[in-house]
Amino acid sequence: MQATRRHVLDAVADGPISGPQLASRLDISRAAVWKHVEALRDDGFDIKGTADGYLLTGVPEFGGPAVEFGLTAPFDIEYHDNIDSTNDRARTLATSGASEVVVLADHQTGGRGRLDRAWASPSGGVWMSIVCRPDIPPAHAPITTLAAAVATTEAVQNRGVDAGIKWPNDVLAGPAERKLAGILTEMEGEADRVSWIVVGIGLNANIAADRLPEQATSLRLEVGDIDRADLTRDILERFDRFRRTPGDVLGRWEELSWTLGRAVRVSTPTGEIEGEAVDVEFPGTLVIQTDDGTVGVSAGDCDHLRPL
Ligand code: BT5
Repeated sequence: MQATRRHVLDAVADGPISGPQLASRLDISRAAVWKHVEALRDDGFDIKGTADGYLLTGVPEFGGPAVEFGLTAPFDIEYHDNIDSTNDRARTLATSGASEVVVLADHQTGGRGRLDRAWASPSGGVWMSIVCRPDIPPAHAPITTLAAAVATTEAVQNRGVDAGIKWPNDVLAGPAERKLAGILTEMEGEADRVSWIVVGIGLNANIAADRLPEQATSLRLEVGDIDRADLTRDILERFDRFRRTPGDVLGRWEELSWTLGRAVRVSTPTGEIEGEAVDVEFPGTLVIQTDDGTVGVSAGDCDHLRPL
């Protein structure tokens, strides 16, 4: 949201404030104040004209302005009711130089998982892709994905969900350990430096069971419908904090992990590894104790076998 419009919104949220007061506070004309108020109304904000001035009485349920209102992390939100894939759009923005932008959608028609698997993205979810340019070598990029998994897990736990992380970055929920969220990170870089990273987070929010694959769950199923704008802000603010303090990510990931200490089978491009998941090491390598010794795995699909 444009800076002046954001100031107008903040002021009417603390209102009532009259048009002339707003104009002088923001050093703009009264006509410009009126234009910003009208534009905010078009975005779904309920702004009443009372005898004492403008007053915010309602905010839109979801969308770009709804998320940006009160967001303390430095992201612009590009919202779509419908899009093929937020990651595809974010990649296009990233290759044309954008940064600190989040592409957010209510519904995706071509949502993607890892290895080009399909990702069900009906209306009611939180489907978003964060474009950023961290000053790190490409080999360290997995820590950014872990940060997103930690941020997402904390945010849903905060809303009463029994949630944990399955390595590398699935958020599971409930006693049946169903998949609530998945993360798809894509990047471009040179040998020593990342050029851009797109962190795609797909979170099943206010979605009924019959719109999701069998092994999936949603916030609606776990705790009931939630305020998606508030949740999106919460995830972005947590992600923003963790990317600034990457040293905190692994420890928090370990605390939230449902993989460590479990018997696992990990399918990697070079074969299957079975054993006990004993540790996770920077930037996200899973350490597995097998019958033949310890193995570190940096990528793959993990199945939790019986609890140890
Ligand atoms: C992932 O892949 O878990 C990453 C998913 C990332 C989706 C987000 S949404 C916003 C952004 N834009 C995109 O286009 N993508 C990202 P993976 O670990 O490969 O898991 C994929 C598997 O999860 C599928 O093969 C299904 O078995 C299952 N699945 C599909 N849709 C699901 C859903 N909505 N909830 C839970 N599981 C699902």
